[in-house]
Amino acid sequence: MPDGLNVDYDGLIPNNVGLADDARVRKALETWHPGYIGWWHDMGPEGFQDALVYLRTAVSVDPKGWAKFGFVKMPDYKWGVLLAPAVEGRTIPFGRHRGEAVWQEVPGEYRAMLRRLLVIQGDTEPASVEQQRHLGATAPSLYDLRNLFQVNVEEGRHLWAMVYLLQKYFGRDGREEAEELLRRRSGHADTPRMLGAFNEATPDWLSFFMFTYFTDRDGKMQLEALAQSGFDPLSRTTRFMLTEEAHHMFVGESGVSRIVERSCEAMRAGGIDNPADTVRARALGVIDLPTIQRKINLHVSLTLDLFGNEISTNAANAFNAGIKGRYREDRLEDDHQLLDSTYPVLRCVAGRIVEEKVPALSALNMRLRDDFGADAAGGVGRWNKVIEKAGYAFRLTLPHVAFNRRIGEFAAIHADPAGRVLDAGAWSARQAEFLPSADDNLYIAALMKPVHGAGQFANWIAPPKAGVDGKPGSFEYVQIHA
Ligand code: BYC
Repeated sequence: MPDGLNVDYDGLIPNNVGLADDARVRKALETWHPGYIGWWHDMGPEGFQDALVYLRTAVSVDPKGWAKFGFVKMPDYKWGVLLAPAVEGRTIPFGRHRGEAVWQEVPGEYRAMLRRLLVIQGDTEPASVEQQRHLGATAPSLYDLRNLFQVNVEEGRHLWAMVYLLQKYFGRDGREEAEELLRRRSGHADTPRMLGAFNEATPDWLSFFMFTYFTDRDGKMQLEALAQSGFDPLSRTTRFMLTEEAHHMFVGESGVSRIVERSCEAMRAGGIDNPADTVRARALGVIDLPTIQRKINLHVSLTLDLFGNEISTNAANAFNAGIKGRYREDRLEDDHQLLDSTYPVLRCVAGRIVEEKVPALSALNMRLRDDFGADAAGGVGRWNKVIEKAGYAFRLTLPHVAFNRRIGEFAAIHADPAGRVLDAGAWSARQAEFLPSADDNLYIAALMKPVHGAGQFANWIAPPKAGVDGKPGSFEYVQIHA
């Protein structure tokens, strides 16, 4: 029997939510299950479905030891429903209900708002699997191939997490939404995924690492905000999702770092003094630093769009309602209601970028976006350390928030990555300086050749510092012809 920490593995769906005693929800999830498996076969990783992959599976929600590693065929992965342990006596941490006992059921007046947030969150999870489905064909090593599949199966589990909440708390509407989550497709002209960045292609491994570093970090920020929720099942679900999410960002950060390391190492060995010498770096078969910067510019700008509009009544309403808080709300020291406070926001006024103080409640999306920027800067600093150690003066940077935006204030203007406003002519003339060009993409695509020998790595990426689960460098993480 589940004890809240350990997971019940007896039924079709591993869980610590007592599904064995909840016939209605169990039936709804079991009815949804074949459609999910069908989706995984159609839209999950292409090829490799019969390969044995060294994956971690959540077997407990005890922070001291929640996962076990072992070889699994991906379609047999145990996608379960796992909630972090309940916190006894928890009260709503913010908004107009602050201090009241948390809700175990959906409050009627906030039903539509909650459902929308769950659906948006749920939609991103299968979308990312769809975006990454072709990458297996070009993995630079078995280690990286395994990491890709780990990320994919866990995003699949995160879809289960949202579908459980929809089916348990939203009745027929929830079941319909759960079906729709399997119907939409990333990048599809008629039935696209809900948010922009999740309809973009992830054509190569540098894009994958950028996506897992930056876009998964939006996931982290949004999940942190939802983990504060007064709707306790959402808080507990997202808290456990965050445990898994950390690895996804590690894959991104270490992936980019290994590319930077290899590029610097090859340039040094090749006698290249100018780290921006794209032609000579490419002659060595590595990715030049200016191209890495352009990829950063692209992925950061796409990710910033995910935070929504600068001024948002949706965000203010969700906060007032006690449904979606701020990043680490429980560690902030203020009234947690934001009745009289203001927050500085960059806005676009008459084509210029200006800072304005606005009511803090209306600026919650921006506050989360600023927290994201601070969090994302850490890894960029560590990438720069690798470049510095190689003796090069080149530095990677995060682009300005006004750069290349499609949502919010800056969608109306053009700005360069330093935040200088450009007219349309200057923008189109200089776009290839800022964003990956067709040439950049062709060059990267040409590097993407699979490396399937145990312990071997493509020339453009350094091996990792350590193996997964303490395994040695020669470990065969994916047994392709099992
Ligand atoms: N694209 O008041 P606003 C992850 C819409 S990633 C399209 O600013 P709000 C993951 C908006 O819906 C995290 N439409 O909106 C990462 C609204 O429409 P309605 C996913 C957009 O609600 C990697 C209208 O514009 N989770 O987990 O304050 C791999 C007005 O906008 C967009 C969440 O996002 C856009 N980018 O902010 C796997 C958490 N932006 O309702 C997974 C849940 C805005 O007026 N979502 N619009 O018709 C939210 O908290 C919010 O809905 C948003 C938008 C932050 C997305």
